[in-house]
Amino acid sequence: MNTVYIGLGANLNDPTAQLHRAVDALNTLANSQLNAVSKFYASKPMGPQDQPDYVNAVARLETSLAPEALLDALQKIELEQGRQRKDERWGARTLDLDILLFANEIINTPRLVVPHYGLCQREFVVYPLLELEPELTLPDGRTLQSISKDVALNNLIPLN
Ligand code: ROI
Repeated sequence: MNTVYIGLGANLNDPTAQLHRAVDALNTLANSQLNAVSKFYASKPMGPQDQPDYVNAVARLETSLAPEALLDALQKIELEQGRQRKDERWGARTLDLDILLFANEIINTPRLVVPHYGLCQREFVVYPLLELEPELTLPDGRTLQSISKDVALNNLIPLN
C-alpha cells in the first residue's frame, strides 16, 4: 500500500456539497482506504478572478492502485460529478481531484506529474496538507513547513 494525498477543489453547483460527494466516492474507491480529510477551506480563485470562490480540501488515502489507475479512478469521479473538460485553462469547475503526492515518488508521464506542480505555491493545497501532515517531507527533501513560510494565506478560511 502507498500513501497518497489528493487535492479536492470545486467552485460551481454548491462546492461544499461537491466536496462531500467526492469524499463519499473516495471512501468507496477500490483497493484503497481513505483515512483522513482536512477541513474544508474557502479560497480565492487562483487564475481568472471572474469566477466564484472555491472550496478546497486535501485527503489522505492508502492505496494499492498504480498511479495511472488511481488517476483513471479520480477522473471517473470528476466526470460523474458533472465535470466538463473544456479547453479553457484555469476556469470554474464542479470538481477537481489532483494527485498531489504518491508515496515518495517523482512521476513524469504525459498524463501525470507528481508532486503536483501547484503543490508548493498554492495556499489552498499547502495549508490543508499541513493540517494533515505537519511533519511532511517532499520527495526532494524539503519540508512542507519550510515551504509554507513562503506561501501567503491569501484569505484562506477554514469552514468547519
Ligand atoms: N483556485 C482555487 N482557489 N482553488 C482551486 O482549486 C483552483 N483550481 C484551479 C484554478 C483554476 C487554478 N484555481 C483555483 O484549477
